[in-house]
Amino acid sequence: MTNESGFKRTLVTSALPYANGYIHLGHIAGAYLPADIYVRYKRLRGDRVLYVGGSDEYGVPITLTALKEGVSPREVIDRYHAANEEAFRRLGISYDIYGRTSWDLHIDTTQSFFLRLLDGGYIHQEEMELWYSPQSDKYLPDRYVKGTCPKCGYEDANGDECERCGAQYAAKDLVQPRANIPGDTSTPILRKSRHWFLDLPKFADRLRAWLDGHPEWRTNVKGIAYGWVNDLRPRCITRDTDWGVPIPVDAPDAASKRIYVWFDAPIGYVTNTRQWGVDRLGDPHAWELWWKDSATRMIHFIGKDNIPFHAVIFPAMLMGQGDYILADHVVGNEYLNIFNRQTGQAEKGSKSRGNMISVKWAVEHLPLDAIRYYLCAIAPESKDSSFDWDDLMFRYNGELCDVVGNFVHRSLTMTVKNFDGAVPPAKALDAEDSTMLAAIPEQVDAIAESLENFRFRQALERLIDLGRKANVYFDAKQPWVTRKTDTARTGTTLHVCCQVVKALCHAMAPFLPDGAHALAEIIGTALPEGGPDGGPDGWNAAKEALPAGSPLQTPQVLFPKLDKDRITELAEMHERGEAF
Ligand code: B3M
Ligand code: ZN
Repeated sequence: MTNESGFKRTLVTSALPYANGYIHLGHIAGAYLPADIYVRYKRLRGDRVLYVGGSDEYGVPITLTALKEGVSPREVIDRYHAANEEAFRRLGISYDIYGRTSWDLHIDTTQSFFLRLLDGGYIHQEEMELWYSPQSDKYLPDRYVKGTCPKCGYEDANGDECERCGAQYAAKDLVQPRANIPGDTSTPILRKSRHWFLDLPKFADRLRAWLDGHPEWRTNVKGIAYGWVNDLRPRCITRDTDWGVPIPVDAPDAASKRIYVWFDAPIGYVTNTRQWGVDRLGDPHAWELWWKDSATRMIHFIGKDNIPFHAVIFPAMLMGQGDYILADHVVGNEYLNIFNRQTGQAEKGSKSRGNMISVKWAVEHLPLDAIRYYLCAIAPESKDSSFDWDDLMFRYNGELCDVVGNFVHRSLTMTVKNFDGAVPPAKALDAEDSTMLAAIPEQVDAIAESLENFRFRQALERLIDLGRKANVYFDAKQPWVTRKTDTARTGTTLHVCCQVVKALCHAMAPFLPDGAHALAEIIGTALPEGGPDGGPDGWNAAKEALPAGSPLQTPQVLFPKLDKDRITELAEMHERGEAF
């Protein structure tokens, strides 16, 4: 297994969402839920793991939102940071810290990154021609300018890339530019501006060697990363704006510019680790162990549009620092689309279509474990997938409730009723008993193997498989029949069932924290919390016996079924655009 590769601790990051809108299920299925499952699994194993996330609060996405809402950027980030932190919490995304790039500490971290790159000769200045609005008296960076794509003629193309054909171009090649500022009707003109550039070609050899060392990464990540590395150019890392980290050089043209958001955002992972060390340990140097010790394994969870930044640019920035580790894995995910019941087609989630489902709405209308189960079952790991209400009900009811929930419930109910609320002793084991018991460690190890290799869908299927095997065993043994004639036999059967129940409890904990904790309470097993300092191994404890005589509480239904009419109601709310 890959975890036995000599690392002492694991640093996990999830992409920092822009604090300019509510987090939705499309985000969750890719960069957040799989990361959380992985982290919970590691913690349960007793490994040392730190999970860092937070809001991305600078750049054009924030200022454009502020402009369109007629409020200050500060108001925008405060509102959405608080809302998203709360949404993640309610979905059980268990960050050790959920930080902010607007923190003062982040200015220090970002500027020190910039200065080290400058000292190393990796940053230089260049003059470039940029669009400028005479009416607003301002440069139009990034999404502030729109126009016609020079390659395909799409009329709503962005300043430097076309969403329709994927072309990337210099801003000055945009045809018929217009300012994307409400009320600005002037025709943008080209104006010169001096900016700072990161000299990416200087890192080409090191980046290639690093990528070559990771043949195990997903194809989508490797493809995009090699594509970039084979065609590296210096990249502008500053913008004409006042919303961002100040450029730490004493030059006349620095004052009216800020560091580009995609330079500072990944540094946010470092800032947030620093802040975590200060808050939790009172140690301003604690973060260095997580970022500078080669025994730390760093793993980034991201969506596919963030791949170049995490598999090329940020690693180059880290290389340029001299003493930082690089990611050992970049887990890039595809997109979660939304199935439209009217057209019978999957479509992209988009604000204008009104078809997105916010986390806030979802947790208010569905059981937590149902959301987590379904989003993991359809996680867009290697290709896009789509959210579909019927499929959600079908899979959650048919797999989690009918297979795992049902097995646990009938096993425990029958045991409590017939054996005085305690695990009965096992008498002579027959071949079926032994096969069932042998399947426990096999299946638990198989789930671990999937998780270690970031195959979350497969891990969940293997969990359900254990439940399936257990139901087959239960049906073959017919304890509801034998209990009338053969108490010893029935006790042995239910003893075996209790062992599977315990294994399911531990193995489901990373995916389904609510169900697992409720079950742990009923059977009296411990699910250790773990954390950055590690802890006892509660994962392999799945394979340890629940001894005869262990008291059991009266079971409750762990995973209540979703009702068809209720799902139809929710789907209709979603169709009316009320799920956001
Ligand atoms: N905020 C883009 C996004 O939300 C960007 C990610 C930053 S990760 C350092 O998808
Ligand atoms: Zn185009």
